[in-house]
Amino acid sequence: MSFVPLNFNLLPEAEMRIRAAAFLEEMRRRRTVREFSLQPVPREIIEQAVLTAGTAPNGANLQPWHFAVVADPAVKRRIREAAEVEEREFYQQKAPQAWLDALAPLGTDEHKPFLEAAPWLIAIFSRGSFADAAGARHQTYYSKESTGIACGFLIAALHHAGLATLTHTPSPMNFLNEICGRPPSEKPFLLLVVGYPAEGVQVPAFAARKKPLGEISTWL
Ligand code: IYR
Repeated sequence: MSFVPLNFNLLPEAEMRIRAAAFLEEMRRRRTVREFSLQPVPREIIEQAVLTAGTAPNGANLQPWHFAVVADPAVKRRIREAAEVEEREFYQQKAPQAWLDALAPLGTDEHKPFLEAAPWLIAIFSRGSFADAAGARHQTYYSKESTGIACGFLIAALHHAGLATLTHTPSPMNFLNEICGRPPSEKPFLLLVVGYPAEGVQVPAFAARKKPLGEISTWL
């Protein structure tokens, strides 16, 4: 077992306060957008954000995730077409009225033009098991929790870099396995749409209202 010293950045308390407040402010500026500009985004920015996601804490450091990063317009088109099939069924048949009522203030529907407009789509998969170099299969641990944390890192990294994202969840989204060429041991977890917001885009006012500390926490 090999251990190395922790490279911990111990900060003065005054600086911690400044950084904590500044980060909160930056994250409060993050808004989900549903209309994207056609403007391209350099691949290096996306690579850095995916590497940041890959630093997330995870079960037994098995890093049970995979990021399928899509820029090819033909692949984006296939993803849009498949997603819209599922979404049409969701909005027209499957969704209970209460769910549709909850979504109404967001103004979403089965049309997903952003899946072609945005320069990058990142399909994130959670790996329930993996094959080692010899071909033997091993299970992973806490794969969904780990992948969820990695997605949080990814969204924060992209926002920090100056990009907008949309967490899109067509359901079911098994079509992503076929289109992205991923094995059945990897479950599609989230489809992240990445780019610049469309010029003049508006976002729902109510969604900026976040619950206060007293509502989201108890202190014992
Ligand atoms: N997946 C659908 C519906 C949807 C569901 C929730 I919960 C949202 O917060 C937003 C949308 C869609 O993407 O339109």
